Amino acid sequence: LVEDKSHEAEAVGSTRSNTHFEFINESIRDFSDEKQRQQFKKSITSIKIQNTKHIDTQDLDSYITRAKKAQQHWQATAVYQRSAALLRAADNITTHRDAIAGVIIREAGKTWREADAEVCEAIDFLRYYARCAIELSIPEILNDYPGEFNEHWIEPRGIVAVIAPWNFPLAIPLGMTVAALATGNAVILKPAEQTPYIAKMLVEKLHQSGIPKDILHLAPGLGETIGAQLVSDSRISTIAFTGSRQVGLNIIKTAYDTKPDQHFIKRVICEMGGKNAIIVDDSADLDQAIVGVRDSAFGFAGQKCSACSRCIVLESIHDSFVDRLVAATKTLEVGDPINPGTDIGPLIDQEAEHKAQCYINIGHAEGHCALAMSSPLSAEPHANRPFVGPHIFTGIQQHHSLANDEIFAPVLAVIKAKTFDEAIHIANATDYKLTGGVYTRKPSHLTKAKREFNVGNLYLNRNITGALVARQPFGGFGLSGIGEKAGGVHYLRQFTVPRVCSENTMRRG
Ligand code: TXE
Repeated sequence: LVEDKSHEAEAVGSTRSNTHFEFINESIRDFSDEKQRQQFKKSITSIKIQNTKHIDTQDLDSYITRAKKAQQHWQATAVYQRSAALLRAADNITTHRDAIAGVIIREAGKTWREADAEVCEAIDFLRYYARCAIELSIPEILNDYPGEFNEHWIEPRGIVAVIAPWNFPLAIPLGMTVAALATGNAVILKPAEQTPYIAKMLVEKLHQSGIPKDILHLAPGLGETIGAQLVSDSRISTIAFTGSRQVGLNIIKTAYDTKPDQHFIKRVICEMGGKNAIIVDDSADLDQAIVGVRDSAFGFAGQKCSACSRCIVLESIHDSFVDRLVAATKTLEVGDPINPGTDIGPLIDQEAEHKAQCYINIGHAEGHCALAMSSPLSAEPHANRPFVGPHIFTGIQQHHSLANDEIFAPVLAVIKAKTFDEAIHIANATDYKLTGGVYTRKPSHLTKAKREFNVGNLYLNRNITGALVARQPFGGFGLSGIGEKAGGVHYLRQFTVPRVCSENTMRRG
């Protein structure tokens, strides 16, 4: 199945060397060098996003049938060969890094730096999961009990449905897909309707690197038809979903409604939204805090599940903090992401703009609008996508919609707290438990935050990020999701079944 033998030695070697995992993430470019900018601009200007045809229900049925047939062979393929294919894909994507970043810019409207960072994250997922798969494949032998030989190992679950969002159109589908492939599963990948082309490129790179065509199928189509059929098919053993809370909860309900012809219970891994708070207290380094809040709230126009959408500020510094935050936000450039100087590109589509405008109107009613940056009239519509500039609302209280609903746009609610204890209480007052941040210089506040600020990923005096593969695995709980954190070694275990064999060695001939 896997002809190309290159990288096999590297794959096996990666487990022997306990070298620190070198992250591509460290090499994200800031494009300050003029030559780099020109070279990058040239490579992305020529990119055209081709239309990706939706499949129909018969296509999907045939993909699942073929995946089922091929999966046993893939499972029987030596794990170092599977890992070597992933390492080849990492090299392939590294070679075409600019072109792939260019597609993300054009198809999802990300800025240069965000697109480049996402490609780096994708490469890290490939290399790290290739290594984890080999480590996980080593059976654990417990035979220090006289007369017993106990062996623990894992096997793949079968066929995995990967249902992906548009906001990390490469890294998130790739992370879910590669974790499933590395552990011997077959995958049907259903990309978001808004970003099918980058998913097509991703599948092509994996096929070129040795992943058999029948082991990985791309299933572009509508969520409510192709997505729903995929979730309910009784041959699908596992569903890895990233997207909205509402869709995620529906998928869980459907998946656990076990059908008569289904011979196992499905597993669902969900990564959903967030309503993430950053607390700033009166001891904080305000220079750092203001940049941290601004970049987390307005990066990629707030379209990240990890984005800060609530900033909880102690009342003693509230007014000066807001003034400085407004001033710092005004320096951001809203515009066409094709241009290197753009800090904030468009929203993903008209529906997202309508939702954002509704909440901006609500913000005017619930609080005071401290900043309403207009969208750039000059920028020609980016792939006819709408622009919404950063908005900051103060006077927002815990019971307001702006303090509870996920907006997924550049709309920040600033909430005043009398004490740090009250700030923690407000931060915890949502069902979302994804990311949170604290800027403080007080050791007692750092300790209290670690113990009481209930989120999956907590950032103390550092910028909120998504997954930093292997270093900061990423994922939430509560109604932000269920399952292990992406980018961590335990994530792959979810795509396997654990086996144990215990032998009475006294009976050996
Ligand atoms: O999500 P959707 P979108 C969240 C965030 C945001 C919301 C919108 O809350 O507000 O999702 O993003 C498929 N059966 N995050 O529109 O609509 C759909 O085709 C099966 C957070 O992407 O949930 C797409 O492929 N599948 C998240 C995928 O589900 C269905 C990142 C996601 O679509 C389906 C992105 C159905 N009935 C969005 N309906 C994060 N944590 O990073 C839709 N789909």
